[in-house]
Amino acid sequence: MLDTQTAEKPLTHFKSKADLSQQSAVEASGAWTVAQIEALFALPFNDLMAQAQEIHRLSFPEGDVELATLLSIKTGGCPEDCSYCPQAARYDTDVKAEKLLGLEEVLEAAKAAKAAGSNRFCMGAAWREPKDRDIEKVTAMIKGVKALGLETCATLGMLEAGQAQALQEAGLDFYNHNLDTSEDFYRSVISTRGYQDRLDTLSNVRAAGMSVCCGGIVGMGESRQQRAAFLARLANLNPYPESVPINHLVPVAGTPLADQKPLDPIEFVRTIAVARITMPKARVRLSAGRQELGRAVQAMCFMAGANSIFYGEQLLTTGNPEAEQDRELLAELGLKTKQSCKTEVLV
Ligand code: SAM
Ligand code: DTB
Ligand code: SF4
Repeated sequence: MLDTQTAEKPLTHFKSKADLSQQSAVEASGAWTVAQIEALFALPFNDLMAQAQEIHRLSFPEGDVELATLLSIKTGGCPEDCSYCPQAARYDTDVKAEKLLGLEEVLEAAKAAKAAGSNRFCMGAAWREPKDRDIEKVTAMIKGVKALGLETCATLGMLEAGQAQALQEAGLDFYNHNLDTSEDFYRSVISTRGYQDRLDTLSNVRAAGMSVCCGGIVGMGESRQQRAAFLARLANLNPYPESVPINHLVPVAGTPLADQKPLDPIEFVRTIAVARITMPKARVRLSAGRQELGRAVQAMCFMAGANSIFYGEQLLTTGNPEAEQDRELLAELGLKTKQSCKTEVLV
């Protein structure tokens, strides 16, 4: 089982760098309570943003933004019932089930991602869990992508310990597996696998020596308290994930969440700021739903501490801003992109 920190952490309001280093010392031993995280959410917006900026600047003095490109290597036909997901076979969506892509097709996409300036290439499969013969095929893809000089990430569903080991040995840097939401809200979103299954996979990924990419989705109808509980679970993983993707639900016709109203954009920015404060050194990634956020809200998210985006016009099955549009936005904000593919490891 994955460790979670147990001691309580006092909630502090940072005034200076000295306070911040004190806070880091507390962080080394303490756990965030849901009440502390709710208190952060409840701060006056400018105070929350100032705290998040201060921590962000101390943790990432270069202030760069990481670019990660996604490729769906196995689309649709998934047996799970995740209420948000257009790839679940049981929902009548426009997504058609396809076979696993071939090695050459994957490497072509990775080369294009690299040429466009991406740092990381993430391969996603609509599986509950991979079979061992799938792992063999994916390890060939990982080796090929790695040889191009890209950081590698995969998201293939639940993993057994031996499968995680095989992926690590092939050169996989990151494994993405999301907690998605708080444990209590999770039950109303997914019934075909439990929260503990997800924690067990994360534990197998860590034990194999890979970096963890773990976040979730907001805007599924959860309460602020549930968003706080979700961030507490992430921040109390020991260590917390190196990458934290925060997705805004993309409501897709045919899924049970198709008619879900979007979260207030200011609440979304607050969520990013709280993720930054509670996980100071993680790459907080603005993930699904960026098309709907618009430039001004994205700019506020970067101020709040987001420093990674999915880059390229397609996520897995839904759209993402054009690469050109993203380059313009980053240039207009004076944000540099992460240059090397040096992997940040927190363990
Ligand atoms: N099948 C694997 C799994 O579930 O772990 C990997 C792929 S799955 C599509 C990866 C993540 O995408 C999910 O955990 C969820 O957080 C996110 N996601 C899926 N559909 C989404 C949607 N409609 N809006 C926002 N995020 C979504
Ligand atoms: C994550 O947290 N978000 C990405 C990635 N991990 C694999 C996926 C977003 C998927 C959005 C819906 C779609 O395009 O199918
Ligand atoms: Fe399947 Fe992953 Fe979609 Fe859930 S999120 S239905 S496991 S592809």
